[in-house]
Amino acid sequence: MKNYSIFKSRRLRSTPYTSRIEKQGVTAYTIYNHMLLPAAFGSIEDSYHHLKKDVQIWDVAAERQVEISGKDSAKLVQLMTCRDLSKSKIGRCYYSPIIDDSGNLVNDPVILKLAEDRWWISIADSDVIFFAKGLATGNKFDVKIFEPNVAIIAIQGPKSFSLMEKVFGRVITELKFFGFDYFTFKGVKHLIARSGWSKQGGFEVFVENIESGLDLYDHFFEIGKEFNVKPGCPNLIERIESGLLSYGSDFDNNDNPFECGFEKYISLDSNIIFLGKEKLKKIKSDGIKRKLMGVEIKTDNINLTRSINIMDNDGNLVGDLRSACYSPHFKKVIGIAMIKEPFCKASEMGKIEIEGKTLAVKVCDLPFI
Ligand code: THG
Repeated sequence: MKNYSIFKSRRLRSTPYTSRIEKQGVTAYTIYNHMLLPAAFGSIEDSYHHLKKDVQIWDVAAERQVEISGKDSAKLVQLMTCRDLSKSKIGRCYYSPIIDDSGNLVNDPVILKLAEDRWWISIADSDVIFFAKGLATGNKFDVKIFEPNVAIIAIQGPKSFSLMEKVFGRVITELKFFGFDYFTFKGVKHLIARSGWSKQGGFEVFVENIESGLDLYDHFFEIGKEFNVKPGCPNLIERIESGLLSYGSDFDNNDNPFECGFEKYISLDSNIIFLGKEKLKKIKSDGIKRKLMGVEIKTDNINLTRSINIMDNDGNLVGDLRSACYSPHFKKVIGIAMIKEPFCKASEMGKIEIEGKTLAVKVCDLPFI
């Protein structure tokens, strides 16, 4: 497959770390929230093995924050998500699907509660800020909504705990999963969460003081040699194996949260008010007609650049394949697909046509085990 370079411009925003990752050998970018997001440092499979063994530093500044503050901020944030935030606590992160008035997904951010009247919505790749501003205007909410200058550095991998302890001291290892707090680096406080888009363990530093953040970025590499620290980025193979879904790839605004397996983040029985609640109640009582499932594909490697229809032998549409990779762990090509009834169960068979070849596809459960 021929690859093409990206023509950089103001519209495809660079991050504070771009010049650093380019010196360190970034080889591919994707665009996420109109910003450069590194997609490879050489071989994705080599990076995958390194991520599962050591520790990586990721420029994930493209995970932008939408800050919502003010008297009605809690009301607005709750209006946007089907997850019940009525008992949410300051200092915690909440993975929260954002839903529109037809019950479909708008985004799947991590929401940070900074104060009773101040929130960060740490967004996936869609323009949540305009959605929030539209709702605030329409409802005459007393809120302030803007994109703060926050540029996240993720520290991911099993040795992230040792590396972070070396920089911030023992206290940082006591941070609970999806908790956040403030920790000091050379006199500057940084908000750090135990989170990140891998299942190898790790942290995210929500850098607001960019000068100190750049110093911290360099510091990780200066003192991290004993942990074999390397630059990295969200890894396609690791995230598919781990079942971490990607808005825009695995699901989008044509899909609802039941179809995407988000049941545990949907609250229909409490008295919270959110957009699309009645629609979700109806979808639940009618039952869904398709669902995101895992698939195994009979081939040695795959390179998906768009979704591909999965058909059965009688020419019926089984579903569409949305992400796929060769998995070194399962030693086969695996993928994530939206599968229609009545094919929505493990061991149903289908086939895809890709690059002139016909490949057998077997449906399996998510997460892969
Ligand atoms: N970190 C931050 N912002 C983000 C992401 C991130 N914004 C974009 C994107 N990633 C949002 N999507 C996800 C998807 C999954 C998770 C986090 C963000 C995740 N899920 C855990 C899981 O599935 O096990 C835990 C979810 C839970 O609370 O139960 O971590 O990575 N800042």
